[in-house]
Amino acid sequence: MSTLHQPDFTIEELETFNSDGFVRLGQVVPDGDIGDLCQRIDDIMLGKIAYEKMLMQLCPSAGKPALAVQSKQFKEPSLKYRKIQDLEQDPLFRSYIQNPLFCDITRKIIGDRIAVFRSMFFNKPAEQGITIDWHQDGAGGWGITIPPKITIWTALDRTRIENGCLQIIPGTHKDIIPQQGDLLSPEEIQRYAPESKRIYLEMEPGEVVLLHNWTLHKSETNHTDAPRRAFSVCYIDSATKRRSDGLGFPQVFPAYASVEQG
Ligand SMILES: O=C(O)CCC(=O)C(=O)O
Repeated sequence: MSTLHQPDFTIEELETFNSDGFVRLGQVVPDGDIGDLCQRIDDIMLGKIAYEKMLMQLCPSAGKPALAVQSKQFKEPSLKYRKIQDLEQDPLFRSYIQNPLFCDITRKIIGDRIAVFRSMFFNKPAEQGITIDWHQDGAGGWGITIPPKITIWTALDRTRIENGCLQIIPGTHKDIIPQQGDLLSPEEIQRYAPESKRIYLEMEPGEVVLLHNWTLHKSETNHTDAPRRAFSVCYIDSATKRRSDGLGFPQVFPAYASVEQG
């Protein structure tokens, strides 16, 4: 096991976040805790643990288009899910989301009262997955009242170029690039994400990267015989509301409160 990050987010790390739009934080919890999260997400995918309102989507590459739609419904027992959201409902994932280091990071960048816009499992099943093209998370506004700033992305498995590791372009977090939505056009990709500027974030299981939401990122498909699983959490100011209905988001700091409670 590598040395774990201390619960404090340092001034140097904050400066790196501000200048580069990302910080590699290393490992935050012991290997065993990551193993427990992997087991838990597999149990959720297989339906051994069930939640009523979790957004789920089978990977389009699994070849079952009817189940590859995002909806708050279990699809079928399968390890070929692409996305499972609303994981703050699960006590094990919630405890990880509420890690003291993440509390310190969000306090220093956003403030004391923090919610999650989404807490999301991202999977590229073995020999499968889809390409997620260059984008800025929330550049198109996401229909919320305060622009999101922070995503904390944890590799649950070893990530390498061949299994679709995260790719980023440092320093692209200062402005919104796409004319519309989150995705870049082919011309914008040529201009802002040339190969020479790309960093391939190859990571070990349990390794964490802090991303500014607008840092350009993408990932390719998985060409190995093992899944590439990751957990991505977007932390927001808990005063943030959805423009469509004025509802808030599940609060995680200083204490958990679901939308219903809160
Ligand atoms: O996990 C991935 O491959 C992509 C993650 C991503 O796009 C995100 O966290 O917004």
